[in-house]
Amino acid sequence: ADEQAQARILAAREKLGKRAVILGHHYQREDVYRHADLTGDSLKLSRLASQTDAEYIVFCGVHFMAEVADIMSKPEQIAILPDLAAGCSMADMANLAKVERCWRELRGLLGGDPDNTFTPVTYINSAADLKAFCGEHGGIVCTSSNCGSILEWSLARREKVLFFPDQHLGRWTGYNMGIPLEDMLVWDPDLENGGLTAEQVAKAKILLWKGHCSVHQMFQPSHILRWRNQNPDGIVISHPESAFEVCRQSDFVGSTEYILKTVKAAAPGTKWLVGTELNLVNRLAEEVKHEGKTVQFMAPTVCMCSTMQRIDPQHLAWTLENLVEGNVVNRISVPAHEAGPAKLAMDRMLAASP
Ligand code: CIZ
Ligand code: SF4
Repeated sequence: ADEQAQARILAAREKLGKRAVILGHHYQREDVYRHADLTGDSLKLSRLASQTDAEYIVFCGVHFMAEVADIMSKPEQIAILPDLAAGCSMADMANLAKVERCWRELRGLLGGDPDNTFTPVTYINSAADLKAFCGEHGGIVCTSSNCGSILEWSLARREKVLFFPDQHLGRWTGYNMGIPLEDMLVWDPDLENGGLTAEQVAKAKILLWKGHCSVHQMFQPSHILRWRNQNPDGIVISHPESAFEVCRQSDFVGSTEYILKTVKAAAPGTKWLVGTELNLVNRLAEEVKHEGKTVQFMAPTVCMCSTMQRIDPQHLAWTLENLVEGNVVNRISVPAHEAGPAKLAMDRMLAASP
């Protein structure tokens, strides 16, 4: 069935020609990734897609990425997600109702408008309406590549930051800016007032939304320790969605683009332990093995992003065949009232990124 799907994809692509561009995120499975015209992280892919003249942007990734592609592409371009069930469990940990409630509670805790005190910052791994919220409240979007610059920008504008949905990326970035850990407090959206007192909020520099990535959460300091014992000359590199202690015990921490660049540029014969999604790690290992570099996955058990995995050859084939027939299936279309302010927050990010 798999070979059949591969052949169907190739046949449909042949018919579509340049009318469709296929984007493949780094975390995509190999049997899908191999069909991608463009590969990269979520932001790079959206930028590249908008530079093409393709009518259809078929995003092999997760829901928020296809939304970003829709927001950043030309009005006539159509963004498509081959399986609508490909979400991101981290993105789902914050939603508009919860963030609006947080803003109201902050108003009470501060005794004034949070817009005067807090810059809301959303990680790109979030729904379009949260990006729109940031656009409307003087806030901004960040990615794992530019989070430091974005937090600098945010704290230059207002005294404090509300960062969602990933507490780990926010904490690691703040820590590297010299913000004491005790000035970064977790906001738990399931508790009244986030579980914080007015005094705590007054003292805090960054409020970190209680969200995380279930894939990167699996990595543990003990994995690094054990590997270092066996590989004393090995080098450890992790994604900043990993827990604080994992980042602290890594030699390098950065986005998927950064991890790929760093390991590819490293000296021949080096040994790497990598803390990010398994599909990326396996692909990287293949790519650098001829230079005698070894690349190992951090966790002892297999852990992939299960929602990324949902984009399979069958769904991709089905999507493309429908396009050949003139049917647009699984279109991701962000309503104009959200797309406008979301784009504003995205554009602020692009302007503030190095
Ligand atoms: O922005 C992306 O593509 C994600 C999810 C991670 C990264 O570090 O690139
Ligand atoms: Fe979301 Fe984590 Fe999957 Fe990335 S790896 S898409 S953050 S669940």
